[in-house]
Amino acid sequence: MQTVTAPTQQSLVTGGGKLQTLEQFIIERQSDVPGSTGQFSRLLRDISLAAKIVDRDVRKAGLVDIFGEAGGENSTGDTQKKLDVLAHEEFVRALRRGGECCLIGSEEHAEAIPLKTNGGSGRYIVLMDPLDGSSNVDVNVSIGTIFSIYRLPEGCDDPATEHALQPGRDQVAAGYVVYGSSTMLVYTTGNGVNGFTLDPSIGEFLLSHPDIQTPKSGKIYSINEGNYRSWEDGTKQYIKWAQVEDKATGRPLAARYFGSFVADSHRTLLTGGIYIYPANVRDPRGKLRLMYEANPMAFIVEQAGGRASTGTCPILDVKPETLHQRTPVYIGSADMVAMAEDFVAGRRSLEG
Ligand code: FDP
Repeated sequence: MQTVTAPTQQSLVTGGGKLQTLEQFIIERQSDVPGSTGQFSRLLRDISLAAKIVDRDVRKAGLVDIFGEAGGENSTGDTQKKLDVLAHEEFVRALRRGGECCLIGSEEHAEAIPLKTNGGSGRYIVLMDPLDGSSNVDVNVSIGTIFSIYRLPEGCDDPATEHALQPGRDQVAAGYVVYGSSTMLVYTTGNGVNGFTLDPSIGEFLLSHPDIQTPKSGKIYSINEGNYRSWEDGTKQYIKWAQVEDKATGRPLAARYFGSFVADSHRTLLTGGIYIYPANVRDPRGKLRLMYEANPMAFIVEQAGGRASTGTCPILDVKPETLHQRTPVYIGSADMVAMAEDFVAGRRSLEG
């Protein structure tokens, strides 16, 4: 029988290299930018602190009374779970206390929330889905937090919802936290994508996935196929095409769908593939929210060499109209998303 050597504690996370905490990494990157004041680094530190608190709550969820519904609806009419509300409050508290953020837009709040920061110096806007995939909370499937960061426009001293309505291309940074078999924080500032795994024994995020690159193509499609009949024709044809057997193009593709955008996107980012939440008859603009789901994920995926589209144009080019607007999403490996766009545009069909 073959003997397998157990990996050392260090090699589990770093491949044997030097351990680097998220905080060390952020400080190192800050010194690459001449004249930076440290505000942005402190903002990321505040976000990672809130993520650790939410992680703690998620891990305890079966033991204390935080499973189940909170008894209300959020800004877009979804039933709020207790953990949705808790995560929203933890992020708002951490950002308020930190003082670097002047405005928060959250899935759980109809209007953006202006913050009276320490001395009023905070110039960053944070848009977030504090707990994405909450219909999975009670059944122990991975969930997440998504965030998107913008600058308050120059000359504006009275931050309000309209200042948050900036196109995805103007994001200063974006990231997500996935609370899964381990907890990971993945983020970009427009200079590549890096992933950090929470080591619960020391309470630190450690660099575990430096410079993430999405494969140009993959073997998985991810979509809620129960909605098939309500999609428009191009998406129907793309999925049928993905199911056809063809050795040369690696088909049929496999289907995987958690129903948790962060978890499905995380898998797609690391292993390649395509995630789709298309427009449908019930929701002509799809289901996912542009400002705090699609835009941050699109920024990350593009930075990792992938592609993110509404089916007809890059997500990052969509002009925002409202904080909670929805958009169709086709995201993942560049070649696969380009192919899906061809189907949506009618440039390709099942026949050829
Ligand atoms: P949820 O409603 O559980 O919060 O945008 C929210 C989201 O989950 C995504 O995380 C997920 O991918 C999608 O909705 C699931 O929607 P369907 O149940 O319609 O597939």
